[in-house]
Amino acid sequence: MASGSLIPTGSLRMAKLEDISNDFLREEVETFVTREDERENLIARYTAATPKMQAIAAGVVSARHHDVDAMTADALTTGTSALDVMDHGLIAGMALVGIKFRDMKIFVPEVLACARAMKAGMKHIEPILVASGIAPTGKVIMGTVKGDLHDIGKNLCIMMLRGAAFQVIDLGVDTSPDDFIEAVEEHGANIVGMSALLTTTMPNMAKTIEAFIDADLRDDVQFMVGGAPVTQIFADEMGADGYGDNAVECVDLAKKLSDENG
Ligand code: B12
Repeated sequence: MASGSLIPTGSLRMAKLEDISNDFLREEVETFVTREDERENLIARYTAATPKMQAIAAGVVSARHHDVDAMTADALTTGTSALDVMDHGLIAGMALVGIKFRDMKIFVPEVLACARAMKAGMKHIEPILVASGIAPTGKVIMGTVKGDLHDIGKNLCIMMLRGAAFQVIDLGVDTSPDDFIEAVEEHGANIVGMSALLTTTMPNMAKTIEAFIDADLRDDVQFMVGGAPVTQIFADEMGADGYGDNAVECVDLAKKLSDENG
């Protein structure tokens, strides 16, 4: 792999920031993406995408949901596959949104507006993917634990997981250990994601894991946990299989756990 912002494109020369043809995306990457590996990754993604896909990604990043709706519909009717629009347009846009959010360049209202734009595109994509029977990356049960009504972060994680082709069963908020167990048994999922925003409800994550042990189901599932007060240390102590600090990490973690499941 080359150093600096150079990356192989499959052609003879390497892609650079200035090769991103969409002005808005190029400026966004230049301004907001400081980590070298992430910058390289986004340059690779955007230079590999057609101008139409870059425009969709830019529409998601700038939260123009009407435009994303129209551009997605147009791309699908003019021959771009649903997977391409999803990967090179919608998810490519959300990847940048996730980084900006994690680095506190944007905040919850902006993320929700971007999520709305992504949703406007996904509404055209989902029926096509469902009809074509494309295998989901994995199945994840997600819920905010018992006693806790905070769901903004969980919903962001779910949106990003779905964007990464996971099938997600959303149990909502105030989810009891029994609700998690029933959902695992009903849907045959082997990843459970728990969210908690209150120090008083964090122990309910451990209680949920204990309930799985009591039901002799602990070996069938892997637990990932997150939420503002949750830490890696707390996750280790309660016996969770992984902790994620944000929605981008949640997706990485789910992929890792899914790979471990085989
Ligand atoms: C919005 C909010 C509310 C809203 C919730 C609306 C909703 N639909 O969610 C309302 C007004 C209902 C609310 C109520 C209460 N709240 Co409140 N709330 C907040 C606030 C301002 C923002 C939370 C938020 O959405 N953050 C943004 C999201 C995107 O971040 P996030 O949830 O952390 O999620 C990210 C990561 O943590 C991670 N993640 C999240 N889940 C998961 C799961 C997995 C598996 C993984 C891998 C990653 C992951 O990815 C997410 C995206 O990047 C926080 C303050 C703060 N700054 O955190 C207080 C806060 C959490 N609330 C607090 C309190 C005290 C309450 C109340 C008890 C207030 C009251 N007296 O009634 C009630 C409790 C109600 C209940 N039973 O749950 C306290 C908690 C204090 C504590 N230490 O426990 C906080 C910290 C405010 C404060 N400083 O005092 N609240």
